[in-house]
Amino acid sequence: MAACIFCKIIKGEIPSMKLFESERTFAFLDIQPLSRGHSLIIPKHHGAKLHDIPDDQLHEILPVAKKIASAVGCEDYNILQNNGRIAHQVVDHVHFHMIPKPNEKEGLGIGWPAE
Ligand code: D5M
Repeated sequence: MAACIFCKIIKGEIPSMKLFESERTFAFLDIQPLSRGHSLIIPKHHGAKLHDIPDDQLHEILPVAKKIASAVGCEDYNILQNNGRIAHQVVDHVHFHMIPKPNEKEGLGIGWPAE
């Protein structure tokens, strides 16, 4: 969809900190992170709400979230999808947040830029 900010990110028309890309899936760092490593995993198929996305476009979302969490070195995190305005969805392209919960002892592990 031409005006969608996440579609523009997928096309490279708006810069992002890309973490993963495949035929159906794209992942990048959230611009307003709630913690270090806060990432967004999105289907490339445009749809505002979860029921607008065909099931086969969603198969990679959780595997990619797991991959990113492993790369960041965090075991504790929240996966969140705000679906609709009342549920606090702001960007109208389905997206799943992966929000690391840093372990106070070990931080986010190696492989992630220091603050
Ligand atoms: O969350 C929408 C999320 O999208 C919010 O955490 C900010 C993030 N966002 C918005 N624009 C950008 C760009 N350009 N890059 C990266 N992240 C972005 P919601 O679940 O809709 O409330």
